[in-house]
Amino acid sequence: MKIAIVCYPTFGGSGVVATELGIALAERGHEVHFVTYRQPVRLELLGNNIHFHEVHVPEYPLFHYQPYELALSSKLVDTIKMYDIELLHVHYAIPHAYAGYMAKKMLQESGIFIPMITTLHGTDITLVGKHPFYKPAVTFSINKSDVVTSVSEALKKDTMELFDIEKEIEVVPNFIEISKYRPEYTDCQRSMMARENERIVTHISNFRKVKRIPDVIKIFHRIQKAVPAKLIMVGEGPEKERAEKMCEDLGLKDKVLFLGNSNEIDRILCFSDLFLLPSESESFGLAALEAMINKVAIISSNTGGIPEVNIDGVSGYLADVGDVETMAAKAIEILKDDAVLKKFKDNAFKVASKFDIVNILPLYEEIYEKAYKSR
Ligand code: GMT
Repeated sequence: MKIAIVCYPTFGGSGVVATELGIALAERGHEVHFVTYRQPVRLELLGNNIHFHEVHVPEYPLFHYQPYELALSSKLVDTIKMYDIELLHVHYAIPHAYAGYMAKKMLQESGIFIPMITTLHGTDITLVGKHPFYKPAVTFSINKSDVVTSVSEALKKDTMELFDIEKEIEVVPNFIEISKYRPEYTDCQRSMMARENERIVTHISNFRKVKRIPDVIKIFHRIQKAVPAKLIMVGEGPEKERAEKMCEDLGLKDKVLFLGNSNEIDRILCFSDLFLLPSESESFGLAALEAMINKVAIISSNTGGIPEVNIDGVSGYLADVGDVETMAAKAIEILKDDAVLKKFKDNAFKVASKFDIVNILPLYEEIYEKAYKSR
């Protein structure tokens, strides 16, 4: 099929999922067109059946806010017409589903009928979307989508509770690609990061409030008192400076490494022992899944869709949001014993394997085919 994908091109999970999905679809022979304001960060190779179309929003001084939705829907209309695109898949409801629906209606005027799949990722529902300023538009564009998917059962439930949804929501979980997991990285430069007797604890996020970065530091503060350890913090965001200051105040400066954004997540995860995800809310927790496929045990909160990914007592442990005591105690339990750590690391890989793209991609293809036939 010829598929247009709309997503955020940044390091956020929804952009990563959309990009990896597009790459996998292209590898399966579909023709994929990314339509967004910048080339997605994980999209390194453009080729015959993988294209990128940049949405330009010209600056005009009259506008206090530049109209991105308008530019996006116009770009979609042009791209869909020019490349005879058969299906539109938008990731993240705001404003993509809204702009996608406008494009669909404009195309109908020219006799072109294109189905639109909307994938909900989390913050478009639980944080931003439910705000009264956006709610009517988000409800409208979800209900007007031909198919709506959500990345977890928990997000489906939240969406049904928070919005007046008339459509069935299909759950299609996020995925990883086992074939791309590189076991040869396992010996990668661990020694550059920590001494032999030290465990490596990792956190990866966009350092927003919802990630509860202070909890990451508090948990690690307790861990390193019981087990020699280093903490690697990967990502950029508004809470980063506060986190750096907190590490300094707690005397952790030499034990915590802030690496910034990275395109080499697997390289970092390969030498990690434990991943911390104490988020306030998390529709899925893709970062945890990426850690698990790299054989990293997980300590997380039990919020949203995380329990669908991190299985308590198997791939790691879960505790209530903010319960740093339990999270630290469970982390120490895993880290202090080589055999226990190995068991959790192996289990994490096994659980993550269920989310291999070979199991998930056919679900999307089935949805695409059904939507295309009933357009
Ligand atoms: O978590 C973020 O800050 C990024 C956000 C996004 O929209 O890209 O991630 C959301 O979508 C990811 C991919 O489906 C999920 O794995 C994350 O759990 C979800 N984030 C939240 O729900 C907070």
